[in-house]
Amino acid sequence: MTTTTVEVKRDIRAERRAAAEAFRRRMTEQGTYVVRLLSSPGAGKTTLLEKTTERLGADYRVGVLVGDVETERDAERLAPYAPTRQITTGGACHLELTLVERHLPDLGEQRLDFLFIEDVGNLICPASYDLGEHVRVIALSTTEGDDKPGKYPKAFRTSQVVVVTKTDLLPYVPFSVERAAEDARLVHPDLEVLPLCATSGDGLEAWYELLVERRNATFANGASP
Ligand SMILES: Nc1nc2c(ncn2[C@@H]2O[C@H](COP(=O)(O)OP(=O)(O)OP(=O)(O)O)[C@@H](O)[C@H]2O)c(=O)[nH]1
Ligand SMILES: [Mg+2]
Repeated sequence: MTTTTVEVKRDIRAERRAAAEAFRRRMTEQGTYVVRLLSSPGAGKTTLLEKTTERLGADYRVGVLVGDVETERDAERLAPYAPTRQITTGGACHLELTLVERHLPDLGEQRLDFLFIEDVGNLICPASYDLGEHVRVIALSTTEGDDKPGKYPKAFRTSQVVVVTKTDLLPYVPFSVERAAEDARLVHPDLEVLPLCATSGDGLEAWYELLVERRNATFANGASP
């Protein structure tokens, strides 16, 4: 048997970065602000998106792409509030831009004001992939422990906002929002930290304002929504 060695000189990571930049530019030009949520499994991403799409859907055209390894469960939960497409990865631990681009048209032909992308629940792999989002939001729930930013630094370093979820459970769990914020800012000093509770509604107004302000700021910088 003869063996042939093929030298591959393409820089795949550079190609991925360029594709993500091109997607982000396309979304900016068409006025779609892309918000990506990542977290460990069960931190409350879908619950927060249920509330967010219901609320912002009153004033904006919103849509959701939601990634999971299996099942359509999250899409079924979100469908009453916004056009939603489940992306099942069949085993992969993160979404990729090619999947986002393939399934975005499934949300309909109209241009969205907000596209939400819920990544597969995982604090490690998704951090290495740029999906062309404008803002990356990491959800850290009070049941996970306030030491997680330092243990999973890449997810926090590559995000711009941390939402501390399930604050209704603070009286019952050993979690300090201040300690989590301090730990997160050690890996990313500019991180915005926002405690909230999707079930009681505490902190949600500040969350909606943050999204609208960030969207406005993006389109004030030259793009036409
Ligand atoms: N007590 C409390 N429970 C919450 C809150 N938000 C979500 N939950 C519960 O936490 C569990 C997980 O919530 P999901 O919204 O499914 O979490 P997720 O991050 O989308 O989960 P995956 O998609 O599987 O990674 C559910 O049982 C929710 O009802 C909250 O603010 N307080
Ligand atoms: Mg979910």
